[in-house]
Amino acid sequence: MMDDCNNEETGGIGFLPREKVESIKSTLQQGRLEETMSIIRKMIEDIDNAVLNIALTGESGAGKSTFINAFRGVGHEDENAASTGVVETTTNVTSYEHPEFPNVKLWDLPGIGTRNFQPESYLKQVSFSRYDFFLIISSSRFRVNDVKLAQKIRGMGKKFYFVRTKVDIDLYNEKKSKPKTFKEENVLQKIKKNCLQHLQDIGIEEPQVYLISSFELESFDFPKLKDDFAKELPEHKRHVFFLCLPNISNNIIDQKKAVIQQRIWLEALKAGAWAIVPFVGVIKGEDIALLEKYLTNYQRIFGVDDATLCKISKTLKKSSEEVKALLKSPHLLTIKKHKNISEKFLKFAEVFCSVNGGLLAAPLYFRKSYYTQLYCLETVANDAKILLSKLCSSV
Ligand SMILES: Nc1nc2c(ncn2[C@@H]2O[C@H](COP(=O)(O)OP(=O)(O)O)[C@@H](O)[C@H]2O)c(=O)[nH]1
Ligand SMILES: [Mg+2]
Repeated sequence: MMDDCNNEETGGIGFLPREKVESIKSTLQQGRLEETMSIIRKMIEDIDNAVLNIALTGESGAGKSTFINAFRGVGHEDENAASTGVVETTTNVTSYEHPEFPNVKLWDLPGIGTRNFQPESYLKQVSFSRYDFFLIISSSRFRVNDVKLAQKIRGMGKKFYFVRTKVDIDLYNEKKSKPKTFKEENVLQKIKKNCLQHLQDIGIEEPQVYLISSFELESFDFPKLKDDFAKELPEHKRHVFFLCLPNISNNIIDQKKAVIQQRIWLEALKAGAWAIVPFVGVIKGEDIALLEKYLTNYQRIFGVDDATLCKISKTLKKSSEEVKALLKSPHLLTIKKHKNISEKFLKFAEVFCSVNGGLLAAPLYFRKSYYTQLYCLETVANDAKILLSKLCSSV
């Protein structure tokens, strides 16, 4: 578990600052509990208060609003969708909160115009300092003004990413026009080469371009883009960043699970809920009430909540009951005898301990609340993967 701060599931991206984890370890081993507690409290506070502001800029029609909706997992026809369309619908800076994590906002910035562009006054106008990073979006070639803007952003110590959207359309068109010689890989390579060349020609050294389709975020370069975002973010912001990603791949589900595991671990340490004996005890009524709260929260984060299941069941042309029958988490706490649940948790705790070894390389075990939360998390994350595979095989 300690090595989770550079966990395989997060693609080697840790979200707990390594030096902080080291100080928890050493203060704990030396019995300086007060100190341990204050480090942990501060870490949890930083994670919970983390704010993330992502700015998108690019000409009208490039696909900013569509990306904002896809990223937030909001349907284009939903109430709080960013309005999309071929007509310029965005004239001012508009912010869109993530539906589950209001601390995460995506900002739709106005296009930068074509003539007399002054990046400095533009960035001032859009209050550049509030953004963690900028996405410069284009559905064709990046323009000179995009480059001027990027250089200014870099000069101000902020990060930018060039994102080329709508590659699904390029692929479709190429396939239609050259059915015999069409090769997806070649088409993508050609687009990327073209963008890179163009950016170099207008003054960007070693440019990087991400090809995406907002209708298929799980494909093309989005997986790399989100990992690169995460690496650049300060550690305490990574937690909420992973949590707010749409549940579109097993990799993202694993990343979410890993960051929540680390959060549970911190909470368990904070609560002083460790013991020197392995998991014992029977799950009681009051435990169940608490677990329900955690379970519901995880279900929302992983899209296994009732409202999402209802939507998914329509897509799968099944009833909600049929969909729930495929899953475990909706039935997890409804098993009549709590004894059964206790047995399940106990088994899980044993396996978990044997796989992860003693935490902090010391024989430190946590009380049951720790394992039961992890068990709920594991169950919901597995359900999310089942739903994803059903959805993938239905298209
Ligand atoms: N096929 C495809 N269409 C897209 C993509 N992104 C945007 N669009 C379409 O392009 C049009 C303009 O997108 P919009 O998000 O409104 O652009 P904005 O003006 O930059 O906000 C809309 O009709 C979108 O449906 C994409 O990745 N693939
Ligand atoms: Mg728009």
